[in-house]
Amino acid sequence: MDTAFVKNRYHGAPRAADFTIDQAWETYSAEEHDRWDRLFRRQREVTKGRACEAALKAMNTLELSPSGIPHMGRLSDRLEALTGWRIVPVAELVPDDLFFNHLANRRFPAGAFIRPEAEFDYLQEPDIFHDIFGHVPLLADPAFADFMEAYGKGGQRAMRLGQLHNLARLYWYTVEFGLIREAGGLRIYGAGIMSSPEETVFALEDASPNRIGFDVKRLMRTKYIIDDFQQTYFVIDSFEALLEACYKDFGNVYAEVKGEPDFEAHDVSPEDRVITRGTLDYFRAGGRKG
Ligand code: HBI
Ligand code: FE
Repeated sequence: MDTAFVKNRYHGAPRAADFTIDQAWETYSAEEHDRWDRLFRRQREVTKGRACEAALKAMNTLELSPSGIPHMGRLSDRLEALTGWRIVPVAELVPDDLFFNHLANRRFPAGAFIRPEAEFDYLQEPDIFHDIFGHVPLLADPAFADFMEAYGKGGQRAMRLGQLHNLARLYWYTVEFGLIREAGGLRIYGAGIMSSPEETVFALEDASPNRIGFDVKRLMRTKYIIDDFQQTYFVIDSFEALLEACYKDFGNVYAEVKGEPDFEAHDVSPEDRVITRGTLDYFRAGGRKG
């Protein structure tokens, strides 16, 4: 049997043309609610002193808590009042064109399923904990909310230009695995880090990865890995700076990176603003598989 089907009871649920489904919140079992609570309590502890201020603040304003799996419609009512974003339930990854259209209209597609116990610590596809604990809090920040809409519009253009891979890299190294510099030091904001206990510590405190100042063109040229910790993390100074860099440049930056060579995930280049040059020990030791 297709493991995805086993893993995800929403597979095959009736879906609209935009890939959205009914969250059917009343169908979550006590065990699934309890798993959310355990994931939430653990990650709330790990992110203390490590998550960016905007994410920690939004946990309270959005009333996210270990009191069972959130009802996306009710959570969206609170989020929409702040930045106009809503969360729409999906069963699985959404085709790129539909995904970008959702973002361009301030709708964030969130997986309705919760990871199986066997993948409590690590899973590759976005489940409801990754999407709501990892992504949703920052949608309450006005500058980041604007950036995500701009990203959706940029994605639609990138597809027309055949340069989607450049934009996917930008998303990966910001929305999924970005770090931000705050008064107290480096903090995490990327959802892939925010929802992972091990990577929350690794991204900020391990000597292995590089940490390099954000540059749109550099990110668009940098390959990434999807099944292990990142080899390089990019650091922004603020969400306003991220929005400014992207909103202004989205149009012509594709032309400037087109045809320029890619960087490997572990590369450091002479033009980089190097914050920490990693030892790369974790990767030389074979990473997660090592
Ligand atoms: N669909 N549900 C969902 N969640 C994602 O994060 C997602 C997606 N489809 C496409 C996608 N991400 C990325 O490939 C684009 O950002 C390029
Ligand atoms: Fe994600």
